[in-house]
Amino acid sequence: SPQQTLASPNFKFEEYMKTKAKKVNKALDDAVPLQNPVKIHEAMRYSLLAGGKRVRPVLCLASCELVGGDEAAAVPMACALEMIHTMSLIHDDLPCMDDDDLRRGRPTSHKAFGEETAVLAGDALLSLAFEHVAAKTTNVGHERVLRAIAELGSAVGSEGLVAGQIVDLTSEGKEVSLDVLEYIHVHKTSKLLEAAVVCGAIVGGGDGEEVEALRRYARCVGLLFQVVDDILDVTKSSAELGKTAGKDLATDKATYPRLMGLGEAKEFAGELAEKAVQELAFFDTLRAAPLHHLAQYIASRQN
Ligand code: GRG
Repeated sequence: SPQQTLASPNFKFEEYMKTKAKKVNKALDDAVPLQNPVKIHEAMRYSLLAGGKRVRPVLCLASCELVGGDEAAAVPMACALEMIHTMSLIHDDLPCMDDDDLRRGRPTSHKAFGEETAVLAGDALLSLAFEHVAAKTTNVGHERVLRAIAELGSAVGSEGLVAGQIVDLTSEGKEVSLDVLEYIHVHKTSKLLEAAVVCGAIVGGGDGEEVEALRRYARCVGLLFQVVDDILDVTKSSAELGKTAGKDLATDKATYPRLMGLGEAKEFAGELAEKAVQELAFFDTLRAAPLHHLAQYIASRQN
């Protein structure tokens, strides 16, 4: 299994994640000061700085550095990815969507600030994301910044996250095939993870071959992320309930374990992790260690 084939046993992955996340958190804090009108900036900061694993920003920084770029070149892009991810969570939690009360361990944005403010906080974060990349990226050629912005835009709009969300909403309560489930996951989850890796490589100065190898890596990691999410959903709720059947097996929500069985879903996750790692063979082993470990972390994460 990929867990047993660590690229570089000396690589301190937890330290790496912590250092990168700290860097991103500081940059996000600076990017959204608590200014007037206070209410909207408070709501933006409330969701943006509420924790979260920072997987997308870290993937972006790691990819930039793998192709030889300076970390600083990708920090605005890393922030933009987290702003977009956060706004998608705020809108996903709204009463007209998933109607959730809790997110990242605290009340959701609309619970804390009201629905109007939550919608606007999402809108403001989405707009700021693109402004931030365009205005704050330094020492990267304009052509690369433009390519990265186009990549990001297509990952988010009606061919990306929004496409996944609309298909998810319209298939609610219906029997969903494995193909439709994959479509939803690829768009809702994988597209932004793919943009994280690809945009990092673009602003980092990667050539066409490097960018495409990293795109293939990211597609595996993106789907892996969601398959693991589905597995955790089942195994966590089973553990909580002290039963063998989790809540997803009991409800009609389509998930990989529900459609293919828990064992098969775990096997599928293992295959995706292995494929992701194989795509990194194109790069120097030591330099690729962060992305190698990130794939393994996503495969074995517990939350
Ligand atoms: C993007 C314009 C635009 C609108 C939003 C609501 C919506 C359209 C899309 C839904 C996208 C969504 C909520 C996808 C789920 C993604 C996912 C796997 C979230 C969990 O991510 P983690 O585990 O969370 O990285 P943390 O909290 O660690 O950041």
